[in-house]
Amino acid sequence: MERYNFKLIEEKWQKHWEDNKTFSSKINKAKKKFYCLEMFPYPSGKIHMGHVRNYTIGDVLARYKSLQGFNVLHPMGWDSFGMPAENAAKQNNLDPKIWTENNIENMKTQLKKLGLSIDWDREISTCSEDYYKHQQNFFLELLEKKLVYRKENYVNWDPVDETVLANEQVIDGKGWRSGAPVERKKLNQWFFNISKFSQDLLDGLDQLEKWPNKVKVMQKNWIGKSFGCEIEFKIEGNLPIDNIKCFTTRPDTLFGFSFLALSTDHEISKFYKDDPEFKKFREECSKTGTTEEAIAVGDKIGFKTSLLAINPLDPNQKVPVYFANFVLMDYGFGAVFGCPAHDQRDFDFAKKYDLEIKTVVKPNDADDAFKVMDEAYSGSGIIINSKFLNGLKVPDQSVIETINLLEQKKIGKKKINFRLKDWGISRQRYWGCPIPVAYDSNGNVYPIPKSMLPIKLPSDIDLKVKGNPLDGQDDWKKIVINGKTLSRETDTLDTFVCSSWYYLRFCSPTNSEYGFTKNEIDYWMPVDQYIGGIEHAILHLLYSRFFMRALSHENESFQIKEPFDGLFTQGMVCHETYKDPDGNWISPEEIETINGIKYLKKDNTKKIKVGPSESMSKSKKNTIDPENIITNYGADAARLFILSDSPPHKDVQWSEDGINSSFKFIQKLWSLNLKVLEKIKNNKLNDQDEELTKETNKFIKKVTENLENFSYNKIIANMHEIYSFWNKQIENSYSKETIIENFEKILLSFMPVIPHFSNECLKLINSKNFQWPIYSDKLVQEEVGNIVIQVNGKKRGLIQSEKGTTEDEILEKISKDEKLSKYLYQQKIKRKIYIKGKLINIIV
Ligand code: ANZ
Repeated sequence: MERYNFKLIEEKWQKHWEDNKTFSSKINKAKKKFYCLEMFPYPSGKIHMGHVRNYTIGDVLARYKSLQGFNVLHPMGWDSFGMPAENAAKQNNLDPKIWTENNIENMKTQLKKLGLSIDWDREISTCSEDYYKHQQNFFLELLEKKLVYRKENYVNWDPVDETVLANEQVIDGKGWRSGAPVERKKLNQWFFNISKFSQDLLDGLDQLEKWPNKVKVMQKNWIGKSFGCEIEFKIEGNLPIDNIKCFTTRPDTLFGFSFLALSTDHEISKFYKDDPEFKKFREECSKTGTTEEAIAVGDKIGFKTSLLAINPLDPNQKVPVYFANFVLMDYGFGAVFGCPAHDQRDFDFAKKYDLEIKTVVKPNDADDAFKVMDEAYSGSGIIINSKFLNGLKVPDQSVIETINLLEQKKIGKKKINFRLKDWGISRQRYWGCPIPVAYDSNGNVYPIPKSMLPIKLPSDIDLKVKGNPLDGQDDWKKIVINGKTLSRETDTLDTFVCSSWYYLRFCSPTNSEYGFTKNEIDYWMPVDQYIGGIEHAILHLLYSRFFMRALSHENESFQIKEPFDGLFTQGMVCHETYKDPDGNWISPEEIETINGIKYLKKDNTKKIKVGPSESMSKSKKNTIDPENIITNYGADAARLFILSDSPPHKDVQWSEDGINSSFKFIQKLWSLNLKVLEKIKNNKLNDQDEELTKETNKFIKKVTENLENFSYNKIIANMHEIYSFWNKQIENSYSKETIIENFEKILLSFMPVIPHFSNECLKLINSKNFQWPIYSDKLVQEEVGNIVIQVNGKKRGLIQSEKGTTEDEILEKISKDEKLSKYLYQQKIKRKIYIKGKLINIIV
């Protein structure tokens, strides 16, 4: 039999789609729109399996929606600024632009081979001037609205590479690349005022009904709203300071107060700036990373000042004031009152400096002699050892009542704090979007007039210099604005800025005047379904939500606050891991399997150790190259397999067997198709029965439901079922019309998953239909199934019966069945156990 030549057929359809601009999208107000978007890729050079999965899931949806009659927007672009380009260019003496553009070309070819229904006319790339020009314009708009500002801020500074490091790039206090001890350095940086929208970003989450709950919880925690109060502590000592403010969520533990701790950047530090001991201490502190996790697990160290803080509820209690490494400057007031018994950091600190640990909360079931011993107690309970606060229930009653009391006495004030910090957007890098401002010799800021945009990156520059390569570009830096000679900003924007609004650009990719066109975003936005990895659950999604609020701020004509109506986060693609006897990672391609045992290819005597399946990564060498898969098995098989193994939100296990059997399944579908074509030729006039139509309708119903619920793996199971059914049933006698009508439905329903195959087969039956098949309710309702008949627990036979059959109806059928009725002849039925529609066990 003629084999399915996937190479020829896939190529043919991909060319057909391209030539006919099949997926080009235009505004059509008569139709309901559907904006389907997958997170756009970084052009690293080659697509990986994660891309294959992400874009296949999106493509299934986009194709389904267009079959349903929606006007679909399904675009693709490139998140093309960022460090890898700069590093690769440095290594290979290349221009990052050329490196990036080559990668884009290559990856675009690969994506096309997957058969994605993408409107390539809308392709965008964030490193192109046509894109970042508008981003610079937005920056200036936000600057006018005072949503962008500049401030001095501490950064992780790598003194060898002369560059700022992100928190993740600081490993054990050292730069990830240079290995040099990281310093804390104050730098002038640009910030987006995201914290202005903390409450609004939090409130907005409630309306995002089509977002996974876990993502909303992650965002909520990141925004981190805390309810508490600020308290003013009177200070005694030899410095001109009267009081210090602290933020606390636990004012009810004030009687457990045993020290007050300040951030090393607290304003009081100015009195110690020349103290050599303090300087040493500060240096020591800068070795702990700046992340909260690093602080939580790190050693707690302090520097004792000459000051004493007075407990506002008990003037007789005076405690020492320290600088401590676990107090953050940019949270609350950069000052904490320490209550070691009920806060673990304070407990660690008190142990180290031998400070009092006074228990003021006991668990509900403990007696009044309860004492905190080995670790802080932060659970609920009852206040003790606290004079007039004694007996209050912790935390609900005790916190509120203490705040009320402090407010009455005018020592404290209710306060809500957010963890969310303003977004630092300055990067000391070349390959990014230039920040459109300039400075005079006194450091005053001058926004660059919008008419001068874009501020282009200089080309042909030496990237091998230390620090930011733009710093040394004196010619480029010089700019004349209104007759004044100024110096350009050399920092570029965090690449997260580029991805915070790209979905707007897809609506109006060619507007050269502005980032988007109003009537176009009015029609297409919000994105109906956004699909991407859970690793972007916090920053990218929060920044995008912020960016929309920032554009909407003081802007009547733009009021889109939530960019993504639906969100779906897909799981990872995993693969077994392999090691050789020396413990080196081995890639799947280096392995040969003989009689089910895996060996290294070159030297078959060396047996490899098979490790657990883990998400594909270059470091563990357990990646599979999608390009090879497409070449060897075809895009449809790859799509089929990546969907089949597990639900899209869970991890999928890639395996050779899996892709092989998907490939074989497509071959089987092809031979079914040939049988169908044969049957159509031998035209029969009448149908033998309604089975073919009934089963096909049931199948369509199931597939439709599974598409709606993102249960894409179940669709593949449905496809296998309908194949088996048809493969048998096609031998029976059906009219040409019945066969075509049903087979067309099946092929249309296959279209989202295996589009090349479907298109080819539809063409062979001369179908020009392009519509999601509708099933008949009547036909799917009267579902017939086999009910297992057991007598005393032993299976005795099957009875065919309809879905809603009752127990009595089954007993009647048994009595009429010659074989089954024998088992009950002259028997007394003691009990019946009936599992509706499935099984009946008759105890005699
Ligand atoms: C006294 C106290 C007693 C606290 C106690 C906790 C437990 P959340 O819930 O995350 O908002 N804090 C305040 N400012 C800080 C800063 N700049 N750096 C580090 N820690 C700071 O945390 C609020 C609590 O974190 C505050 O409540 C304060 O410690 C600490 F039994 O005050 B608490």
